[in-house]
Amino acid sequence: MAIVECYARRRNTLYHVEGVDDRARSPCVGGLVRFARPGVSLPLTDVTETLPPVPGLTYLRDYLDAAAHDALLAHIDSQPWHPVNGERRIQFYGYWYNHAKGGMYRIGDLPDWALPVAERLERDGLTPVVADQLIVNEYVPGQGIRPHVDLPDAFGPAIVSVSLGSSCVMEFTHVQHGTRAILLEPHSALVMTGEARQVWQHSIPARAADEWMGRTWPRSRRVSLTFRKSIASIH
Ligand SMILES: O=C(O)CCC(=O)C(=O)O
Repeated sequence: MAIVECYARRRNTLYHVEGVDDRARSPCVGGLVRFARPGVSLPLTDVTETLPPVPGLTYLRDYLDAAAHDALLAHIDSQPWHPVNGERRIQFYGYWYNHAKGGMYRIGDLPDWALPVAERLERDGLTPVVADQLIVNEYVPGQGIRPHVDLPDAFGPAIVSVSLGSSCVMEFTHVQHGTRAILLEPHSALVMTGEARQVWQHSIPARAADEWMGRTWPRSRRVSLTFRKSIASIH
């Protein structure tokens, strides 16, 4: 299937169109956990360099242990990939927002290897409900994703990106407050809620290495899992 990633400039959103053509460190708080339940205690890490954190952004270092991380990668690599714009590859599960057809389409349940992560995110108070949509993105060094806000009318208030394989710097940009960079390490989870989810654009610059805290972090293959709740199934 040919998938084209489209950028809606007016709404700063990215969406995927199918079948069109092939051209498109120390523990502290990095943001509020809005859905946290009493009794849930999670290690939070503030990794934005020196600037104030982005409101609604929470970074959880080592959210996955090594066994869970490696098992997820193995499951993902046994599944078919779809090229986006003829280059970067993705997998998608649960729901598929098809802009060409103008709506959200259910394509099945989250797979057995992904559902426990979605359930754990909800149990840990990081998402208000169990996510039912997952996009898996693969980035080889030099690849990135352009600035966007995940469609606010298609997906719920919390979005979580789990990183596997490699670090990368993700940038958050606000029209008034400028850009903040955050290092995403393999095994981590990044939770976007509130302003971080609704207002700030996030992106991964397309480059082979990142500069972070005075150090160069070469990239290798990174695979991310983005968990979302489709609004279609909320109502
Ligand atoms: O790779 C990531 O961590 C983010 C992916 C993303 O922003 C998206 O799929 O919309």
